[in-house]
Amino acid sequence: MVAAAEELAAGGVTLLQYRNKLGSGRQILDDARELRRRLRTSVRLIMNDRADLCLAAEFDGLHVGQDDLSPESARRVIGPELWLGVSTHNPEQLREADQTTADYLAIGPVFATSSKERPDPVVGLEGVRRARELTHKPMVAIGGITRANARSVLEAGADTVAVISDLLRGPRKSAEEFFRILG
Ligand code: 3NM
Repeated sequence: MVAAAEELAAGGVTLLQYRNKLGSGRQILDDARELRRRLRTSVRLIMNDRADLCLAAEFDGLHVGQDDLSPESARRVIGPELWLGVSTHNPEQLREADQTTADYLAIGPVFATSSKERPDPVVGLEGVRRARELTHKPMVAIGGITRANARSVLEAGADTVAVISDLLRGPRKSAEEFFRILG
C-alpha cells in the first residue's frame, strides 16, 4: 500500500485518503504513521472515519460518512485547522452537510462501484449536477469514476474526483493519465 501511495504521489496526486474498514485501531495507526513517514509533506493525508487516529498519525484531515461522528463532533476533535470532508449520497444529506464547517463535500456513488460494501443508490451525472446547485463548497465526486468517464463528472460540476479501482493497476501511470484527462 505504501509503495502504491508513493507511486500515486510521483504521478501528481496531492491528496490521499487512508480508508481501512477492517483493521484494528492499532493496525490502522501503524499504516497511517508509515504513510505519513514515507510521504512527508508531498501529499495531504486524510483519515477516513477515525478522528482519534487522524490526530495520532498527524494527518492533515478527516473524512466522515453519514454513520460516523457528526461533522460538528468531528470538528470538535480535530480543531479548526485540519480539513474535514463529509460524504453525502443524496440532495438532503448534501444540503445538511453544506451547513456544517466541512471544508469539502463528497457526492456519490456517481456510477456503480465494487469498492464499497452496501453502497447507496447510484446518483449519476444528474446527481452531480443537482449537488452542484446546492453547495458552493469544494465538491469531490466518488464511485465508479474512471479515466473513461472522469471528464463528464467534472463537466457535471464536480471540482475533482476520488478514485480507487481505476488507480490500482499501475498507480503512477493511471494518475498521470487522469491528470491529462482532467486538464
Ligand atoms: N464511497 P471506486 S463510493 C469509498 O458513494 C466509496 O460515498 C462511495 O471506489 C460513496 O473508485 C466508494 O473503485 C468507492 O468505485 C469508490
